[in-house]
Amino acid sequence: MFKRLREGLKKTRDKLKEGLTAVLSIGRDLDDRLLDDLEEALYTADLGSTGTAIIEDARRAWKRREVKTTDDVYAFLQREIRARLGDSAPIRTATSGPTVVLVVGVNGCGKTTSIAKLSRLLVGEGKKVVVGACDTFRAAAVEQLGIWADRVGATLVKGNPGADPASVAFDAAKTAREQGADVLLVDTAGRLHTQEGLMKELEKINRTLARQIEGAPHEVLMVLDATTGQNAVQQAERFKAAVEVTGIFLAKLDGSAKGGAAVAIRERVGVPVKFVGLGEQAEDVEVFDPDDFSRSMFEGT
Ligand SMILES: Nc1nc2c(ncn2[C@@H]2O[C@H](COP(=O)(O)OP(=O)(O)OP(=O)(O)O)[C@@H](O)[C@H]2O)c(=O)[nH]1
Ligand SMILES: [Mg+2]
Repeated sequence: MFKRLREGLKKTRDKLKEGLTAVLSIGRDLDDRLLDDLEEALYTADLGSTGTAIIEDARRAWKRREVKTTDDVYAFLQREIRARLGDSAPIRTATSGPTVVLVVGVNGCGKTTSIAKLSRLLVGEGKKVVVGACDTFRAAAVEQLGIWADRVGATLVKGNPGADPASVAFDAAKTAREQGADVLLVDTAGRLHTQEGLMKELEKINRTLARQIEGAPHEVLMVLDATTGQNAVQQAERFKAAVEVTGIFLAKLDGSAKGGAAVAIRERVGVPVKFVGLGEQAEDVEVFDPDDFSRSMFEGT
């Protein structure tokens, strides 16, 4: 498990190491210049303004003589990153009846693939899973979700092409209830927080789910494309202002050198990262573990 994450974070780790080694191998004592260089190293791993905040803390610790050597500062950075990732947060569940997870995000960020991954995890735990194809905009989208559902053993609920997404949400909730499903995962079309019509549509899906199943949606999972780094952070910030997002699925961490964005997301958006996507297959997923994640940013080859 941990190995996959370490592989996924390799590019991020290399970037970080490259930056840190360049700064730390010189063996000089800590000074203001060195701290500035460190800030730049964190920036390359895409920690954004969170990197600046961490260096400010390091500067204070240095002035208080808590951090003196370059070794101290390395340990300090790892500790700070771990602390800023917060606690691991499980998916929110319903107290009775199906747990409803609404999956949102911009075009192409990885929503449908991430639903396949979640379905597979849940089915593997013996849960009965229904997926609702509320991206009715493109026929191919419904087809893609249908193929995944078949493969991972989930039940697909879809509407006619071009159907009102909220009507599919209604049918999916009904099916989930009637079949005694444990989890309903709702796929939606990609959208930006600025697209008023599409945001209204999302509210309608939300309301429909809430009327059908008490407390639904229990989890609003926003999928973010890790390769877009600080853009993803901004997207999440803006989206969260419009819709109550309760968790992040950070997709495409494999091959991205921007894994540090996870730290910025946690801090700036204030929403826990709950899963990470590490490839294009249904098994390429891990439950987010802040200990493993912070370790994987620093340790490994
Ligand atoms: N490498 C990698 N690719 C991924 C990951 N997750 C998704 N993808 C790929 O990203 C592309 C888009 O994924 P989709 O799941 O279709 O994204 P979407 O958000 O549903 O897209 P729209 O419905 O068009 O908005 C596909 O080529 C996926 O295979 C991941 O964790 N790693
Ligand atoms: Mg999709």
